[in-house]
Amino acid sequence: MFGFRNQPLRAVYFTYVVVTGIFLRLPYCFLRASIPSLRTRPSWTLKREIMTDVMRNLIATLLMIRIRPLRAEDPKRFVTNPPTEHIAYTRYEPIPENLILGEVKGLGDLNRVRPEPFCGYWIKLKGAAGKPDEKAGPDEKVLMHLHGGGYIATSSYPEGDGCGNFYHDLLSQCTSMRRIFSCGYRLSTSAPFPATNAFPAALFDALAGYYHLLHVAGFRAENVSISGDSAGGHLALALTRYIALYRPAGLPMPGRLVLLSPTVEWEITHDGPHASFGRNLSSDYCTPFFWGYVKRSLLGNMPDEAAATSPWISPGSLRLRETQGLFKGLPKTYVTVGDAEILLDAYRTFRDRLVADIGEENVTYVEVMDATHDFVTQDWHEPERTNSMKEIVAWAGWL
Ligand SMILES: *[C@@H]1O[C@H](CO)[C@@H](O)[C@H](O)[C@H]1NC(C)=O
Ligand SMILES: *[C@@H]1O[C@H](CO)[C@@H](O)[C@H](O)[C@H]1NC(C)=O
Ligand SMILES: CC(=O)N[C@H]1CO[C@H](CO)[C@@H](O)[C@@H]1O
Repeated sequence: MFGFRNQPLRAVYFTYVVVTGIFLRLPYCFLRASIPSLRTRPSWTLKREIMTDVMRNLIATLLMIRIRPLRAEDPKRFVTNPPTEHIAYTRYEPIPENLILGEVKGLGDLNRVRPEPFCGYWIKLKGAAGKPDEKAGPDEKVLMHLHGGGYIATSSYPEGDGCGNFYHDLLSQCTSMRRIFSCGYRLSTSAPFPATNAFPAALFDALAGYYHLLHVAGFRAENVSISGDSAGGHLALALTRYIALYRPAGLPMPGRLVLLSPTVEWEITHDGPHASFGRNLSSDYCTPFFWGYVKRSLLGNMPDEAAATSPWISPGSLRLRETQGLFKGLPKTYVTVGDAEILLDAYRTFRDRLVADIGEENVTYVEVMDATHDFVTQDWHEPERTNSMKEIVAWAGWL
């Protein structure tokens, strides 16, 4: 991993990937996809074939050269003055120390991570009235979203590689919700780089963002929905589990939870010849996230086996010691995943546990046919992306 991180190797490798990509991979992918019987999935379009391949290679290449904290996730370089009026920067204070409790407090000590100030961004619909960061109106509803990126990449800043189009397209479907809070959190690193921000650093930041939403922006918990895609879904789940378990003072449970392809295991425990990890390998792009770097970065000083045995790291793992009551107390939850994902088996295990704990009536679990990882935030995954957004908006009562 990161074998080509230093110059001049990095430039040579990068050139190699670009040149072979343009002259070999793309033409091959194009040719294969133009013969319907050779497509990854018969229903897939040429564009989807190519995008899945491009995404997989992009992530793999970044893991060979170097992933640097992006502008908005690097405290020294936060975008404090977004150039557009529908986005507002917000710095939030660290979570009060007395709200850090139980096992999570112990893991924070083990990994030497402390609550720190961090930042997020308010987004309102382009052209809509009001400032994106004004105080909550009476009974106003809001969505707090946690971005994906394997805890090592991408950003809460809704431009560039952030979730900007997702936020905009979601808001444009809503009539009773006017803005979204994109909550930032620290990204993790590990060898060959200095190890930083292992679990629960991101959880501390997500808690701080939620605290800010309630106590500074003035929203009522019942009016807040929390969502996350991919690693952000994992974080949204950890956040609500934390609140359910420890009931920290001043942090009541949010009204709803929305999980978009949430990474429910960072160690593949659903393996074997018929597992989705093997069967859906060619129709998913996030395999490089399972090469070990993300897991190591999240674990910090925790033992390697914790990736399979800790419900904080892998709540969908088959190797947890206790599986009952993990999700007791969670709010009404909407989970959507693609049936072409490598994590499909783990999602199903997670769904069964969730239903056992909070009841069928509180869980909406949707497997979208032929959809790949995190399709709801990927512009190129239509029409599934828009259809899912519409369903979520109706389910959450934002119509
Ligand atoms: C916000 O929460 C309050 C208290 O649960 C509820 O009465 C109100 O209807 C909610 N607001 C909206 C817009 O649903
Ligand atoms: C669904 O959630 C509500 C509110 O948390 C709870 O009162 C109810 O018991 C749950 N249903 C089941 C079947 O557990
Ligand atoms: C679309 C598709 O073939 N998805 C498969 C992904 O893997 C699971 C588990 O093996 C299968 O049940 C799905 O059919």
